[in-house]
Amino acid sequence: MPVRTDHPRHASLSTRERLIRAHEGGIVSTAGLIAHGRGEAFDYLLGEYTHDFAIDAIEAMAANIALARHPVFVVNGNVAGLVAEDVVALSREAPLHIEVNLFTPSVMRTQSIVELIEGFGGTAHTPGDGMTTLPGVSSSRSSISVSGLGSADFVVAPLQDGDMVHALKKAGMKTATIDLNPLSRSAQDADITVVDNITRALPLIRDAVRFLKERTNEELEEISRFDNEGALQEAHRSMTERYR
Ligand code: PTJ
Repeated sequence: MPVRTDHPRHASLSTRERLIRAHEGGIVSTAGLIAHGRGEAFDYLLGEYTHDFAIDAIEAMAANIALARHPVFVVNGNVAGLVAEDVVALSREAPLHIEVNLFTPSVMRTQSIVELIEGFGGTAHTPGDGMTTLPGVSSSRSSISVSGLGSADFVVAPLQDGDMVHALKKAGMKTATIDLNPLSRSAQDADITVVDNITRALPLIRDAVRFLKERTNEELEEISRFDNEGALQEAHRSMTERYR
């Protein structure tokens, strides 16, 4: 359904349409549509803009990507449906590995997401490339690729259910997530949480990575340090104060 450009909720409704089309195209799971609704509710409470605490997290994430030996960005159905092109652009800027890993496993959907990424000029790891196991995650999601997630030292895993970030951390990797819900388990477990809509955050992360290229490793180390608990408290406060 085309959304009128003068509709007051144009941005939000067009994003919904994009996700529905991606669901019909076999990229987004049915549960992914529900997950998006939860994200929308938190975005509404945030005022649907990028706050300073998210900008700080974006800078820390970008510095960690720049410093990492093998940074990996995890793509699921919702991430692919919303920002596949931006993820590919970021992977070119960094460089950054992309791995497809799905909560609701499906060979067909994995293949469709890989093709979507390739259509934008990127490449993606899947366990099919050579498989190892990530202990502590349910279902076949514990199958990860040796050359992607299996070799990672810094992982960006956005829009996740609870166990992925937890398992990555237990395996010794530094982790970041993007999640509109500051109370979620992923948001709490990650070293860096960008509490923002992934559609707004991704272009800003790419800009930050580009901007930080000129910095020395010492400067990057300084920027990479982040008080995640403090940032989550800020996000929570901004949601509650807005509606007092
Ligand atoms: O494609 P699959 O099979 O891997 O499934 C992906 C989903 C998203 C269905 C799966 O990972 C899942 O069930 O996730 P949850 O437990 O619903 O958590 C998703 C988190 O992402 C929630 O905390 C939402 O608030 C948040 N979220 C949803 N949309 C956005 C978002 N955060 C940032 N930007 C969004 N657009």
